[in-house]
Amino acid sequence: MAKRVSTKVGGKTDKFTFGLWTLGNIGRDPFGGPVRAALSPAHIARMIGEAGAYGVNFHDNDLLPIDASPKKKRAIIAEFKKALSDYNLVVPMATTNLFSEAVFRDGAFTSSDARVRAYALQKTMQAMDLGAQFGAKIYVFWGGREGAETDAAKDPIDGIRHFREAINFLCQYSIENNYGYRFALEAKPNEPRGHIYLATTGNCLGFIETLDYPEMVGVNPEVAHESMAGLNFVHHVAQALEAGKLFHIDLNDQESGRYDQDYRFGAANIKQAFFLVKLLTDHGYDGPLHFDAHAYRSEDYQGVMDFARGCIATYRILKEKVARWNRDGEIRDILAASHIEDENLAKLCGEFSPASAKTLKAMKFDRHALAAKGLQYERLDQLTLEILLGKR
Ligand code: GCO
Ligand code: MN
Ligand code: MN
Repeated sequence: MAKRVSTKVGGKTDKFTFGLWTLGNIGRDPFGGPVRAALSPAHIARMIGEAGAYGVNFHDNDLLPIDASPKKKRAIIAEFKKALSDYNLVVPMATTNLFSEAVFRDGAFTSSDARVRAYALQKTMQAMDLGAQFGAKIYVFWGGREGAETDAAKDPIDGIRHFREAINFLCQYSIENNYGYRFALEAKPNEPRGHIYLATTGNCLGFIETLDYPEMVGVNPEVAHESMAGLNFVHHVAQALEAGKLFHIDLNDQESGRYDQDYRFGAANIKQAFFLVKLLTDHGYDGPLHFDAHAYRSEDYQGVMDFARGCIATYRILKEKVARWNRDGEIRDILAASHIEDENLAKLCGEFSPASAKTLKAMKFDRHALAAKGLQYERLDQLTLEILLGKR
């Protein structure tokens, strides 16, 4: 491995995290094999610590190979724990690999085969035990294989029903064991399946309300996933935040209409990244900021460290830009001019009563006068760009 650069990137005020599978990504793609040698979990954790992160997350099999002997497992865990304590790293989130093994080729919780569904539950309970051993309190469910290429294969209503049964079962398992997990559902429209169920964060939010323990379950939106579908990621995160359901977030970047790129945070759409950081900052999100991304396939491990430091640095720079934007006098004036409130109208429209409806219906509105003045959003957007470009 190339020599590591040892300068830490600042303190640990923001909860920046990486997965073992992110810095440890060996650069395989559908057309080519690995370009980097596989590293041990302890080694990857040390790199994550060197990058200045707060924590490290894992799938069960990132840490423990699926067929490892109990003795081997104990050795890996001991070595990994040592690396965590050397770098003062925590494990805020854990998850299950329900996608790599061939047994999950047609779904895990939503497989049409009851035996596969049962195995997926068993594997997840074991992975929850493992995460709890490291103090994880957030448990992510990314249903990468839960979906279909052809709807001839199964009724999508069964898919939803089976997914619900699994989450209900596992909520109860967490409660029975006093694990204190909060579950975070991660939506994705496609890849690796042609179509994945619960394709967007909005789908997940609707689904959560149908569960037995809706208060235990929130979402883990990922920049790349809504972007793949050409949607506005910031708006999806906003809906989750407003509903009190943003339990975790996966930061990376993605060009719309492309394969699942998982780029370094901010690499593709810096303006969207800015508005995302603004949303999270303005609304006081204080959960983990998890970079679910990997380095370009062109990189060796030196480049992987550049990638990791880049993710953190970009987030921090954007946070400074947010503070600058929020205190900019001209920006504030433009916003004040378009945000017009009125006490009487607030009373009238805030809560329905037959009297307020009657008053409202009798009011005269001059729609032409209301539309007469331009809103200066051209100037506002340009000012935003000038802040981002360092000219303001
Ligand atoms: C992807 C997903 C995954 C999940 C991870 C944790 O597109 O591959 O984002 O990286 O986030 O499996 O659940
Ligand atoms: Mn992803
Ligand atoms: Mn993800």
